[in-house]
Amino acid sequence: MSDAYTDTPRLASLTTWDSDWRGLRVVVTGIGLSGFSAADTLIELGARVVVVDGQDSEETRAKADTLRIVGAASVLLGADAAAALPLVDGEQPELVVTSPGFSPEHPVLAQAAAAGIPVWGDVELAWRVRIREGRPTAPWLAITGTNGKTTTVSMTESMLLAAGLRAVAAGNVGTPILDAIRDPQGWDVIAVELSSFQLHWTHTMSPLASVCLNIAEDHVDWHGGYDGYRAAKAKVYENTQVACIYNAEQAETEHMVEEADVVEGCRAIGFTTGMPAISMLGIVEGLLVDRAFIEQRRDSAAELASLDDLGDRAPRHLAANALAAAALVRAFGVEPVAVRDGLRNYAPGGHRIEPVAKLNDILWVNDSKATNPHAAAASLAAFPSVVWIAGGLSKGVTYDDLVQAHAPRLRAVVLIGTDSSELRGALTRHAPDVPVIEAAAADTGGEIPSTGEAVMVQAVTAAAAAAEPGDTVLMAPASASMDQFRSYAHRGEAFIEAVRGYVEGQAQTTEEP
Ligand code: UMA
Repeated sequence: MSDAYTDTPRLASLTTWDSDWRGLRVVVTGIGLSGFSAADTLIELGARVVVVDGQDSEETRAKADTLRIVGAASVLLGADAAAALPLVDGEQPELVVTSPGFSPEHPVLAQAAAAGIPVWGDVELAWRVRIREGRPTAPWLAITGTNGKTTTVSMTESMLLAAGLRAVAAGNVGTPILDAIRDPQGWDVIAVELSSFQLHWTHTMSPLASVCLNIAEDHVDWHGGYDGYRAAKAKVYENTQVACIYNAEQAETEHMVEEADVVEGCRAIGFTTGMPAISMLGIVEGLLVDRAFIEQRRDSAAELASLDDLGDRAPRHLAANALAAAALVRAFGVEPVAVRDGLRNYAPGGHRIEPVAKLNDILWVNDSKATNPHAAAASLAAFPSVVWIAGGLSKGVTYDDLVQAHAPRLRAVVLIGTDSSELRGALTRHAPDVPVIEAAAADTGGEIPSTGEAVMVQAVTAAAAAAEPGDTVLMAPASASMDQFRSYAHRGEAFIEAVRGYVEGQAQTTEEP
């Protein structure tokens, strides 16, 4: 391994779910998505777990209660509690498992480092426990980069599903990797989105294929400078088994591959939005082609999909993301037709569960194509905590089952549509505590705005005010659009525009680490 990490003898023995984790003294930092899943997993494994979180709020207290019930040794909340590395059962911890949001300079992690206590992220823990009762485990396709990770992991998942595989996108995209790993049915393959924060604390992962999509200066504070950020991103390639995929238009990513320690026989595969050289995927006359994973790559290329499959007016970066995703799934042996079908299913032109932006830990998703409760149920189920933009022409359906099933995940609901009384009624009956905001009335004194675009701007503003870090704002109206928009596509475009306007209006950038 190129990173300076070393296991203690006890930790070196912990390489499967069935290893002896009993009594291991662990401090888990953070009780958000990843911290909660890490603590819950470690408790199930029989470890002695102390959780610390700087925030003492209703939400963290509720999670702390749950962890205490399942057997946490203790959960310490609030700024004072998180100011120092706690003892576990009166002794120094043997391991710290940290949430990605904690910077290495955080006092708890700084003290762990000073005391020589190893620190893992939830991804490292997940890698170690993925093997259970000797069952074959799903290989990982690992994705990082400064921009485009969420798009690429979603495209990868879509291609794998189109190939008929049981696959999931997990990690930084929102589902903690430990939740995916613990799914009782298991997976054929997992597409793992990794932030630089997560990679920093990952030590022994060995993905089947890996990609760093691109790199630009970002998160230098957390990493103590650009070099630290780059080093974290480069870790995605370490121990890769079959294919390290790099961006042929960014030499930096190729250098990372050259520097990585990989499994013997692992290949370097480039992707480019231009003509592909041998061992690359690229674009020829509007077609996405593969010159890497075919026998005849010296003198021919296999057609994977057409640029049109990405939807109308697909921007160049989307084609780059599609090629990276295609390279990952081709490394796993997926046939070209599934690449095409996956892209068609994913296509933004489809307005189907399409990530639009991420800002301040809030993901904005367009699912305008959810024109009925059944379609909306699928996308609501994909996100744990949702500000839901919904409503429109109900076409006589009832919303009771939908609202009843998903009430626990709703942070708030923003109603669009000229008359969403059916949906409002279901919310009153089955989700009485969830705040409901009428976009139409948000700042027009109750007047319905004259255009669909104006409705959507108000809906987005109201959703931004209601959303909290970690939430997804999901526009999945469960209704037809024609009362305020020309079509579901028009409604989706209005949402995308409104989100872009909102994001640009914010001082911070939308760049991902
Ligand atoms: N906390 C502290 N002190 C700190 C930092 C955090 O006490 O200094 C506590 C907070 O009070 C909170 C908890 O830690 O209770 C939150 O932990 P976290 O910030 O690490 O977030 P999680 O909820 O565990 O979510 C993380 C990722 N978040 C971050 O990396 C900031 C999620 O990515 C990811 O989906 C999730 O794990 C599951 O893997 C989100 C994200 O915004 C979407 N990522 C950034 C991005 O993509 O730009 C990196």
